[in-house]
Amino acid sequence: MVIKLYFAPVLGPIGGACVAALVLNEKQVPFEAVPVNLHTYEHRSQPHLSRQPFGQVPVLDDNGFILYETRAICRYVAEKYPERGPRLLPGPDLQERSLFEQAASVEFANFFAVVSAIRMEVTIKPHIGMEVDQGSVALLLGQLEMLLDVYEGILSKRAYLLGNELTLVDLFHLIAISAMKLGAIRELMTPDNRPNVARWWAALTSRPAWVRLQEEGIKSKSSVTQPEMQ
Ligand SMILES: N[C@@H](CCC(=O)N[C@@H](CS)C(=O)NCC(=O)O)C(=O)O
Repeated sequence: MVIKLYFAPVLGPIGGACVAALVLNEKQVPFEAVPVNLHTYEHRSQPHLSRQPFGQVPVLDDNGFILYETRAICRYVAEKYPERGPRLLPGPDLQERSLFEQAASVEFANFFAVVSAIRMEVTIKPHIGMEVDQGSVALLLGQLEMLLDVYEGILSKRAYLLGNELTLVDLFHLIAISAMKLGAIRELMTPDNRPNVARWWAALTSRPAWVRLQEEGIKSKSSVTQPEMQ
């Protein structure tokens, strides 16, 4: 049975589900895209809660093996299909794997946390009628600048965060795509102020599979297509 990927089409091609679909596409793994309607609270219905007890998407169903959390799904797919597409994982030795874990923790605990908090302040709070805390915004943007300065140093020596090959750690940054479209964040990663971060981000967001997902949304893929550009 083909892998199923549960996602929320009503929100458009954003965040986690899109990155899970990206990794399936990059690894040339056929899958069935199963929409979950957030407007009708399908994500809070018993069938979905039995797959994802927190009532969220994405969820992967691999022939009855159920897995949720975007980053866990991506790791599962990359490990299950090492021979397809770009490797996306660290080499086998302990130090390489530990450096991968280190960078993955930075993405989740530092990068994702700060850009999500910025989005909460500048987009979500006004949307729900709450006052924006400008002090918090300034503080968070300062934290992001410090982080991006470290990334700039790393990326001045190599193409991607862990070396000259793309890994899941790079792709995990796309989970925050909604936040990354905010002007206040875009301004911190221009070719003038952080050229290597800008180049890295352009490389990630111009991957053909990502561009397609952003334009067309998440679609079932019944067969393996030609390899993606690496
Ligand atoms: N950490 C989770 C977050 C998933 C998440 O926030 N999903 C959103 C859609 S992008 C969702 O299901 N929202 C519905 C809800 O939380 O009620 C992951 O990466 O899979």
